[in-house]
Amino acid sequence: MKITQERFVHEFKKRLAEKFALDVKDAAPIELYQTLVSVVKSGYSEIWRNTWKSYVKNDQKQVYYFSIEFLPGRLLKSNLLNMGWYDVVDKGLKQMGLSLDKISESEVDMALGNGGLGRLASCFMDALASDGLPGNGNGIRYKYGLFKQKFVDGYQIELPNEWLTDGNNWAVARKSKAVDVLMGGQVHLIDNGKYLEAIYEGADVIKAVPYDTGIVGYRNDHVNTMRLWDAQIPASEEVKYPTIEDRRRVEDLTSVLYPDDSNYEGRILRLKQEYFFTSAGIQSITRHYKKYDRPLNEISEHIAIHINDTHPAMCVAEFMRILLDKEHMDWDEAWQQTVKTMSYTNHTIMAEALEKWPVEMLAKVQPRILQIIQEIDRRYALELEGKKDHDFIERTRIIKDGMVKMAHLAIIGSHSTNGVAKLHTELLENDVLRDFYELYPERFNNKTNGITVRRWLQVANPELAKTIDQAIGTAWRFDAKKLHELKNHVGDKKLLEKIGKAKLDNKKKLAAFIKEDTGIEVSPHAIFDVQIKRLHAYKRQLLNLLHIVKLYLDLKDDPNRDVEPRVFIFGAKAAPSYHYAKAIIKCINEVANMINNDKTINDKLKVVFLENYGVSLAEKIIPAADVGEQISTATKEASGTSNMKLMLNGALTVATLDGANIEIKDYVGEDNIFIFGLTKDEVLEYEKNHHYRAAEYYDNDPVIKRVLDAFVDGTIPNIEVEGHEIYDSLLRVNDEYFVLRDFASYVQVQEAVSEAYKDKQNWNKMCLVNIANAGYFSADDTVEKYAKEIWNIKPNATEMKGKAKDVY
Ligand code: Z57
Repeated sequence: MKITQERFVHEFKKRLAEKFALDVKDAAPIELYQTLVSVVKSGYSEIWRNTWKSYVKNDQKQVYYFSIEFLPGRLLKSNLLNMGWYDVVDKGLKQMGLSLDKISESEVDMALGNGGLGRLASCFMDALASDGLPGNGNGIRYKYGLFKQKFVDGYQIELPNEWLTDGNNWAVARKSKAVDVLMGGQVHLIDNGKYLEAIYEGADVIKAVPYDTGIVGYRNDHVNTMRLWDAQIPASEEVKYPTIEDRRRVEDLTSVLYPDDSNYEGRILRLKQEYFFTSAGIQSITRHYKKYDRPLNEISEHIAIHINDTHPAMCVAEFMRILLDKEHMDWDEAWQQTVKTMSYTNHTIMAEALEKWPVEMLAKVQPRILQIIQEIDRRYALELEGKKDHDFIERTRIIKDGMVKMAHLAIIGSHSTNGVAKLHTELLENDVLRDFYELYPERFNNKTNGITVRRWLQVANPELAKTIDQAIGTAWRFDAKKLHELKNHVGDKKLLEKIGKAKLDNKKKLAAFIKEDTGIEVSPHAIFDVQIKRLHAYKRQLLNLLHIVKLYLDLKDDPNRDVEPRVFIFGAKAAPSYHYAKAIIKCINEVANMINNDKTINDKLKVVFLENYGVSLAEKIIPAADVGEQISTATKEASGTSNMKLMLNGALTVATLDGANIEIKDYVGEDNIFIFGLTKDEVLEYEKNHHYRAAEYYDNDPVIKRVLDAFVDGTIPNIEVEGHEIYDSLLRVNDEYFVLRDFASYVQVQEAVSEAYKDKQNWNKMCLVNIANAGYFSADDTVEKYAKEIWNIKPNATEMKGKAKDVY
């Protein structure tokens, strides 16, 4: 789609007048934003239609990525970039006296996810489209996004996130494509002579209405679809819901995103959500497949269904239900097609995150689905009888002690199970899922996570992007691996200076934001040390905090100590029900207050906890980071993805050998990363032998003693309760995540960071090495591997990747 500045300005003014009867000078930011969205949408709508049509015409195999979370953030700039319109629109707006940056700020983040898992789904959507691959998203259109976080007296307060109040300008409601989802009631199987007929009695009929959002590929005339479902009352059922309360019960189904990350709450409404979007998605896929009269016993050659974590694991049973009950396929054939169609990604080995649902709850949500799962389970056990011992079968079967293990359903019902980093996959194979690995070794594979370099560098950090262009040209914008060519320029002092200058400029911008947002003044010349991720005990924000308290106490002892000034920046939401995580937030905020208001500390040490961390805030923080904290207890973080975003923006990583940190280290080399702490083997050894005594570290290390005492002796004010909770979690409950065990080695590596920062040129060289290797974590490549090795899908024939390289 060709656009010129003149045409854009003309079109923009025309639409502003049509939509709002306004001139540019009279329009409010939100009106300008909505006008711009409508221009942008009209710019890709034809391509969107053509992409869809070409799939049908070429009879292309498509993948459907089922995820209970998507976390796209803002779409405006990213769509402009991918369309190749960014510069033209930027200039056109300037010509009218407007600013793209300001208009973009009017867009509300689409925050239908919690953290890494949801953001990964959105990076994959962007990558699928940019690879020209036929890939669709399938999820839930929550009315309320992830809660808005505020701090009051240092405590986290959650406010509702009503992201739809001004309407969502990107999505298209497709009422004609609605499907009915049946929930509750009873089911009877009746042999009608030809087949077993499933008769549903007293079930609620819920209308699932799809909202489709175009996912624009990068400069390749390719637009995919992310389909999110809304729950409504079907016209035929209206009399069943006479009161507002009754209606709300149905609509509540898609009201709120559960705010727990890597932890599950066994609520029936959540299980209903899982069935709702699973059933709606499977029904719309099979209905579409049947439209073209293709044989159902070949369906797995035409579609692939991906189960993102276990939340959509009922895909397995719902697909079986359609093939059995609606299409009257026999069990064995239906099962064969199901296993060939499904694939599953595991995102965690933490026990508390593994979903187990009581049989009775499933019976209430969808009795037929329970029946099918029971039959899958029965056949699984039968099949293994005589081949595996009793214990093996009991350990691995789907239903055990009245609970349905969703991971087992996903593994048994699919042809592929993958982990999200090398270490994580290794732990799955040798530890957590070793029985299944023994049974189905060919099903297991690794796909290390990736990020979209477009949003996280091209959009978020234009100054660094331009600096890179000047050194190695623009080909990296199409193939991020080409960032590696920067390695040929490690000796280029001019380039290193420019990288330093881009960082400084970004830090100045962030400093201005911090000042405006919190009132805290920070020096852009200090080290910006960043930890941004969900608040979770295993991620060990507490370790970071203990180190900060140590630095503070050192400065109180000797105010003239020669230190490298640092600003510690946190961004993190805690699940509302996660008491311990909230106690840590309170403590970080009180430590921040104490330090920032201490005149004797001045600019040597500052602590900033920014409210309401999310995609858009990440885009402000990451380009300004000097240091990224990736300090989870080894084995606990499946992959991590902020580690990749931060290195891509030239931050140096302080890391344990956990998740993808290991692969980052392997790429950049030990000299360009700060590694500390227990290794996987050491952690596993402690967990096996229970030799760890946290109190010994308190007793024997005076620094640890002094720092921990500060939490309970009044040194840190206003944490009478929380300070004791943290103290007790380490010393009485024996420090589940080995914070004290890793403390000394963490302090040591942080001292090395301060030392390294003194040599700016060498520091910038290390940054360059990190940027140069970050392209290996491009989601484009990750998704390409999924496409080849798991989904067996190919790029669209009309793909134009790389054709329009002239614009940059
Ligand atoms: C979530 O964000 C992740 C795992 C989960 O099981 C749930 Br529930 C939510 C995260 C992992 O903790 C990260 O390590 C990983 O990078 C991310 O998923 C994407 O794979």
